[in-house]
Amino acid sequence: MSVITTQRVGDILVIISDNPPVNALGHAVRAGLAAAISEAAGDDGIKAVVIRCDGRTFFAGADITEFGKPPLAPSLPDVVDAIEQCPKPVVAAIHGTALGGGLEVALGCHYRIVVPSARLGLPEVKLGLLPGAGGTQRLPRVAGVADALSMIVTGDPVDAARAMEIGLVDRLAGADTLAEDAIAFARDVAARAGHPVSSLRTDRIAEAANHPQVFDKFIAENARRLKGFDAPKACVEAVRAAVDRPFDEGIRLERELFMKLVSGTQSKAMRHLFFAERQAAKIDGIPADTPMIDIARVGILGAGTMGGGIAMNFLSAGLPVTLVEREQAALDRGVATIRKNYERTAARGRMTAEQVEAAMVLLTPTLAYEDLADCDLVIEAVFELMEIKKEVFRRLDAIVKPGAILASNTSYLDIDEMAAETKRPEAVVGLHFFSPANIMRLLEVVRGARTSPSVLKTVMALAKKIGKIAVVSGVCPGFIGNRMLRPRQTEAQKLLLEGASPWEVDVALTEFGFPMGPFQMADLAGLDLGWTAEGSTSSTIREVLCERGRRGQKTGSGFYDYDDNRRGSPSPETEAIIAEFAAKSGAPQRKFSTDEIRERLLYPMINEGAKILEEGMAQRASDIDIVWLNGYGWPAFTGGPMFWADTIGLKTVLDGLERQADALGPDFTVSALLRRKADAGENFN
Ligand code: 3H9
Repeated sequence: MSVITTQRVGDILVIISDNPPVNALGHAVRAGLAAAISEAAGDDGIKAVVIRCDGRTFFAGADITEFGKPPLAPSLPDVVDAIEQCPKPVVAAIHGTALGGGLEVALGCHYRIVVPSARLGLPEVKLGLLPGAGGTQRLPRVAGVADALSMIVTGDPVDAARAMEIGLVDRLAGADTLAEDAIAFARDVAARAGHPVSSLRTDRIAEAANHPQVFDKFIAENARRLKGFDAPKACVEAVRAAVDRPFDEGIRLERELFMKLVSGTQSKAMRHLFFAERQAAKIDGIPADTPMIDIARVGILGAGTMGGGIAMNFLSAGLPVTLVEREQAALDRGVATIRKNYERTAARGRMTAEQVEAAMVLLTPTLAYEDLADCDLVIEAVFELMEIKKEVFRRLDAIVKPGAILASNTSYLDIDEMAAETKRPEAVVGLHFFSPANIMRLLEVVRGARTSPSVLKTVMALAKKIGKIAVVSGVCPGFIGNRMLRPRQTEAQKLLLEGASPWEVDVALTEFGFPMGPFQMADLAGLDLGWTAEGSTSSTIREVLCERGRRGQKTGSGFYDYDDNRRGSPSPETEAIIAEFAAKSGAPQRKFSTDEIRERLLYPMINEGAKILEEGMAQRASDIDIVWLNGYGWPAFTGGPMFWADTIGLKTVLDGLERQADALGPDFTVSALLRRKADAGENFN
C-alpha cells in the first residue's frame, strides 16, 4: 500500500501519510505528498486541503537514514514550496510531534491546527544540522525572531499552548477529534479571500530588522551552548539572513550551510549518537516474548545524596517509593533534601506546587527494613564496601517478597558476589545511577552472570519510563564508564610528575570539548573524598593538598585557587608541591604539547574501551559512546570515544600508544582487538 493516500470529504481533499514508526519524510512520502498537492491544485472540485498523519505522530522530520546517500527528487524543500504555492489553502493537522522537516512541511501549509498534546520543534541542531527545508526562513516570519532563534538553536520543542501564544499555530483541536476539526477548519478557511503565505510575511521580522543587536545578544547569552559546535552558529547565521535578506537569498544561504554541515564530521558524529542511543536500549539474546515484572512500588535503601536522588526519579514518574534509613535524623535530612530539590525546581517554574505535593505524597520514609517487603524492586545505595553490600543483600533476600528484583547502585563492585548471598541470583542486577541521580540521564544496567532476561527487560523499560538512557554492562571493576576513566586518571597523575601542570592537562581536555579537565573535576568533587586527617601520610599530591587545607572548590583552594565566584586560577603553592613530588620521583622533566597530553589521556581510554568490547562487557562500541557522552561529558560533536577513534583512524591510535609505550609503563597492554582492527583497516562502529 502507498504511504500517502487521499480522501475526498465533500470539497476538501485530505492527504494522509502512513509511514510507521514516526512518519519520517523519506522519498516515497515526499513523492506522494507532491503528487497529492498537484492533484488538489488541478481539481476545480477541491476548495481546500488537509495534511495529516496516521499512527503515533505527525511527520517527525526528514528520514535521517537517507543522509549521506544520493538525493532522490522531489527534495523536501521542493515539496514544501509546492505546498505553499498550492492555489487552495492547505491545513496541517498535527498530533504527536511535528519535528524538523515535519514542522517545515507545516510551515509551508497556510494554516496549522494541533491537538493539545502536540509538540512542535526544529531539533536539527541536535543532529549537527540546521533546518534545511526552509525552517530557518519561515519560522521567524511566522513565530517571530526571538522564539525562532531559541527553538532553532536549542532544538527544544514547544508545546501546543506555547505554539498558540507565539502564533505558530492557528487553532486547537479537541484531543480526539483532530481529523474532523481539521476538515471543519479547512471549510472555514476555504471561504476566506486570501491566505497567509509564510515566505511572504514580514510582520513578525520587522522588529528584529530594527534591532539587529538581538543576534549578538543571543550569541553572548548562549556562548557555552555554542562552544565547539558548528551547527548552532550556522543556525544563528541563517536566521539572521531571514531578517537581513529577501526570502530567496535566505533560502540559498540555508541550503549552502545545510550541505556543508550534513557532509561534515560533526553531524556524522551526532547522527551516529542518535541511532546509538536507540540501539543501546536493545539487548542481544532476549526473546521478544520475554515477560516483564510489574513494578508498582520501589524500595530504596539509603537516604543520602545518592538514595534521595534515585528516589526522585521514581516519584517524578508517579511510582510510590519506600525510603529506608538507619537513623531518624538521616532519614529526615534525606526527605528534606528531596523536598528542597523539588521546591527549587518549582521556583524555577519547571514544576507546579501541586506536582511537588503529588510527588511527595508517593514517598514513604521509614526506619524499618521490613517495610520493603511488598516492593517489586529494591535498590540499595549504602556504603561502597563489599562486606556491607553482602550483608544488605542477605537481609533484603529474607525480607522482600519472592519474585521482586534486588538491585545495587554500586559503581564498581562485583554484582555476582552480592547475588551469591541470595537465593534469587536471577533477580539481582546492578543499577548504577550517576550523581546527581535525579538529573544525570545515564544509567548503567549491570547484567550479572545469572540475571534473568525478564529482570533485564523490566529494568530497561523502567529506565525509559523514568527518562534515563540505559546501557547494559557486564560485570567488571568499574563497569564501562569508571573502568575507562581509570587509565585517564592514572596518566593525568603521571603527567604531573613528568613536568605538565594541572592547568595544561585540563586545558588539553576542555579545548577538546570536555566541560572540565581531571583536576578541575577533582576540585569540584572535593579532594577529601575518602581522605581523613588521621590517616593522611603525605604520600600523594592529593594528600598534601588536603593536609594544607586545599580540599577543592568548597574550601576556596585545591589544585587551583578560587575567587568568590568559584573561578579557578593556577596556584603557585600547588606547583611547588608538585615540583617536590616530581623531584622525589626522579622522572625527567619536560614540556608537553596539547596533542601529546590528549594522546596520553585519551588513547589509553580507547584501548580500555576495546578491551571492554573484546571481553563482551559492552554489547557494542556505540554503547560505550553513549556512556561517555551522558555520564562523563565527552563532547557530542566527536561522537563519543569509540566513534572518535574511528574518525581519526584506529591505526593512529595504535601508533600513538606504541609511541607512548615507555611512558605508559610495563603494566600497560595494547588490546588485541584494537591491534587486529587497526592492522585490518577496520573500525569499531
Ligand atoms: C530534518 O528533518 C532535516 C530537514 O530540516 C531538512 C532536510 C532536507 N528518520 O525515538 P524513537 C526511528 S532532520 C529515520 O525510539 P519515540 C528511530 O531510529 C530530522 N528514523 O521513538 C527508531 O528506530 P528503531 C529532524 C527515525 O517514540 C524509531 O524511529 N527530526 C527518525 O521515543 C522510533 O524512534 C528529528 O530529529 C527519523 N527522522 O520518539 C526527530 N526518527 O525502532 C527525531 C525516529 O529501529 N526523532 N526514527 O530503533 C525523534 O526525536 C523521536 O524519534 C520521536 C519519537 C520524538 C519522533
